[in-house]
Amino acid sequence: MIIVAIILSVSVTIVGLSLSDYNFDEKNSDVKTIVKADVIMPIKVSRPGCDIEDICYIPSSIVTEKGKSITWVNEDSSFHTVTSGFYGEPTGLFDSGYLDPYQSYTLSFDKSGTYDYFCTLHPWMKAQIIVE
Ligand SMILES: [Cu+2]
Repeated sequence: MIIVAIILSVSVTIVGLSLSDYNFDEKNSDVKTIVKADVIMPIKVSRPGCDIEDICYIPSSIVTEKGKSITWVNEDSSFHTVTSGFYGEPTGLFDSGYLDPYQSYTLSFDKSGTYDYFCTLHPWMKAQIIVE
């Protein structure tokens, strides 16, 4: 009986050790590069509908100051763009090109004004930046 008890406690100790090793590895794999987003493209905006609640870009209107930068992060699984102007009427001021999922795009504005932008792939996606 005593021998069985010793064997049992030894194996519990071994299991305990390997569990703590596993937790340690898992914590390490959670480390990711984090980009601070001012505006995100949320999931599922590649289908119409986000325009109803004006949530194709969040927030759909953001106020900033001259010289400060705005960073967009594409949190969807589809490509999106940040392109100045309106769909069919780009102004040519800026264009991110196709942003991959989790890719970011940063711009800074030197002149005050209201800058409308849209996604070249999804006509319903539009928003604006107000530079004061
Ligand atoms: Cu899009």
